[in-house]
Amino acid sequence: MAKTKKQIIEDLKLIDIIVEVLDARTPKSSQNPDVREYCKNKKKIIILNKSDLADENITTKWIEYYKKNNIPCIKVEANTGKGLKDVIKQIKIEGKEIKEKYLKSGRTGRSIKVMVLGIPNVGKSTIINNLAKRNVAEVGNKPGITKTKQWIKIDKEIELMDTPGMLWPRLNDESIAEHLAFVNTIGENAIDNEQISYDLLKYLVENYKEKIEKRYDIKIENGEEIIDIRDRIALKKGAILSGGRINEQKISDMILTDFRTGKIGRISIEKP
Ligand SMILES: Nc1nc2c(ncn2[C@@H]2O[C@H](COP(=O)(O)OP(=O)(O)OP(=O)(O)O)[C@@H](O)[C@H]2O)c(=O)[nH]1
Ligand SMILES: [Mg+2]
Repeated sequence: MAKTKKQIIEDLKLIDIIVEVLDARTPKSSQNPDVREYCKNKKKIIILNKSDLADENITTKWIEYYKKNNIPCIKVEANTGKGLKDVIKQIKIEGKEIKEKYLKSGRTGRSIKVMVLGIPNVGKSTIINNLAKRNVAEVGNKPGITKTKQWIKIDKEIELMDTPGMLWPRLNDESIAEHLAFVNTIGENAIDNEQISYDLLKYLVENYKEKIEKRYDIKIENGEEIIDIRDRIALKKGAILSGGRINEQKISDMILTDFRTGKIGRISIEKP
């Protein structure tokens, strides 16, 4: 079951370090406004996950941005495990101070307790499973199954709470909802795929024109209407109904899927 906010606040009493997982393509929109409150007396590390799908230059800028704000930030590819060693390293750096505090109060041998937090679909379970080196959390688009809380020992110093804190994004802001729909954080039924696909194509033509040209083997004219570009892609891809009309549903889904699976290339939606 997804944890409620109340449950997360209760669980956080046991936690020393919060690992907030963001989608590297949309670090701003995938942030949850409550985390600031949760982190008041805790150390925080940011993971920019799915960095294999994001624009490397922009990810570097985000890391610099967080560094400037004194927040350690690490780029990760959770499905391959790339970057997670650096996360462990950072947990140990942050944990050093905490351990010293424990030692002073006579609590020797206490491990550093970590919780992974983030909005749906950013890769929390994949990260936990990879750190645990076994499947403890369910991966997919559904919330995990209920089970009793247990701690996963990462090594002799670090323990991880086995269920992640799932937070809700701030969907009342239109641009946040749109960006999260691009990266598929909002459930499929909640959105109008044709509209989202159109908005995404517009963003891609404005920011990554060459990648669209290359993927769909077209040349985009200056000032060409997005609808015309979409229709030309549909013709190339054979997304045509009998009678020659454009199959709008099919081409919309195709563009969204191509983007989400990285087929158009590495793309970031938000810059710092
Ligand atoms: N390309 C890519 N895909 C990833 C990465 N990490 C996770 N995924 C995929 O993203 C999807 C969601 O991953 P989960 O680990 O289930 O995400 P979650 O945050 O636990 O999601 P909820 O439990 O719904 O809150 C899965 O299809 C993963 O395979 C990554 O670094 N790169
Ligand atoms: Mg999960």
